[in-house]
Amino acid sequence: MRALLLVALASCRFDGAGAAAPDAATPDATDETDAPPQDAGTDADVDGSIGPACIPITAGVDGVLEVPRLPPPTIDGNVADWTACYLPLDEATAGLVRKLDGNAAVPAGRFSVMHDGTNLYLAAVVDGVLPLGNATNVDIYRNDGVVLYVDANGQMLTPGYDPEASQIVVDHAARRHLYRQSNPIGIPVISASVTVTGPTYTVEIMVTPSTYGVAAFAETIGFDVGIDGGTGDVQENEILWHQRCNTATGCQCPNGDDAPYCNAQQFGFAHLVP
Ligand SMILES: [Ca+2]
Ligand SMILES: [Ca+2]
Repeated sequence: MRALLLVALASCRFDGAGAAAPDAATPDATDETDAPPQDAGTDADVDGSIGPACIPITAGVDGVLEVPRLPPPTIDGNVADWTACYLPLDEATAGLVRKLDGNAAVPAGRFSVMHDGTNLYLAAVVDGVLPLGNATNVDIYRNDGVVLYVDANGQMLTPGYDPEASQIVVDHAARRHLYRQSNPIGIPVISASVTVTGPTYTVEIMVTPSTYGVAAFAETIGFDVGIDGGTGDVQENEILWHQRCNTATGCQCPNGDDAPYCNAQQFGFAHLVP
């Protein structure tokens, strides 16, 4: 019941985009949808079928999430209003583990995704590794944070990033930056909020089609989620939900590296269920 404890104990909140001050967290005993996975790492979790009342986000197709259409949550860093299930994201379940410092401990967490017919929403609850880091601006990828990868038209035809693809980092302090093919682009137009207690933080993000310069998301978009670990001085690791292809299967990065941050072809997909 880590989420409930987290909500109850949250000592700091960082709101983004003028979000209204949320109510004090009061776990609702009748609402089971905010329950975290009871046994992270089991097949049931990977299938998205955990949580008796939550709505699964997978349908058994590897690398494609079935993203339910639901009423929009409030972006306040409190995930009690999420009804979609979570997937675990840790070293055991990750599609890609990047250990840039092989000695550093790796964060772990879980994420959920939904849409409302127009916008896309991501929630993540992460057990970070202290220190969480206080790098700023283009260097926030060196902090503990969550990474959202999207290609808004779902077509990743050439190695690298198309104009409608980006990597958005939201760190534990709700700092945010947008990158494309490893190049820092600027502050993304998103709404994001984070609550943090010690090394544990909860992130809610809303992105819109305009975040990617398009009129609407395609029904199937390129999609991936990462959890960054770092000290603020260095990025230590990143674990990613999915890596669709790699050098061995013909899609390495233009810079010779092998990860979604430098080639959107390595993203998975999200099917935004109409
Ligand atoms: Ca919320
Ligand atoms: Ca594209």
